[in-house]
Amino acid sequence: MKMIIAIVQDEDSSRLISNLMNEGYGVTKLATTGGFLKSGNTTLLMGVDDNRFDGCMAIIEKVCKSRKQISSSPVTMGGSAGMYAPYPIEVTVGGATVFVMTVDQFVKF
Ligand code: 2BA
Repeated sequence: MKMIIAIVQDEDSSRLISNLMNEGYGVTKLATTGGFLKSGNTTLLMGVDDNRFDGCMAIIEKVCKSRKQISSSPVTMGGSAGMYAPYPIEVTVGGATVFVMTVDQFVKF
């Protein structure tokens, strides 16, 4: 069994969960925040049997789109004077950031 941890954009999360549930995958949704953009994203936890792993990854890849986002990033001006001026930066977010771990034990009480 594998534990898939997928960080996805909020815009994709409902459709992704629906697709996964329709195919019989178990999903836990966490409301999370990206460290760089400091905006909301969604983290999904999925415990998946090895023989269903590829199917789950295929759904994630199909549903999650990459998008460009403009973010304001602070830049320091005046050194130790501590003045800040925001400037726009464009970043490409997603489709999905996926971590896969082998599960040693899976128990339901
Ligand atoms: P954020 O940390 O808010 O990052 C959003 C996007 O900003 C990233 O998209 C990337 O394109 C860009 N970015 C992140 N750090 C950057 C930096 N130091 N300099 C320039 N651009 C940077 P993704 O790579 O698709 O990541 C989407 C979200 O996935 C991230 O949101 C974060 O919540 C998570 N994530 C990505 N890599 C991770 C990792 N190695 N460990 C844990 N979470 C990760």
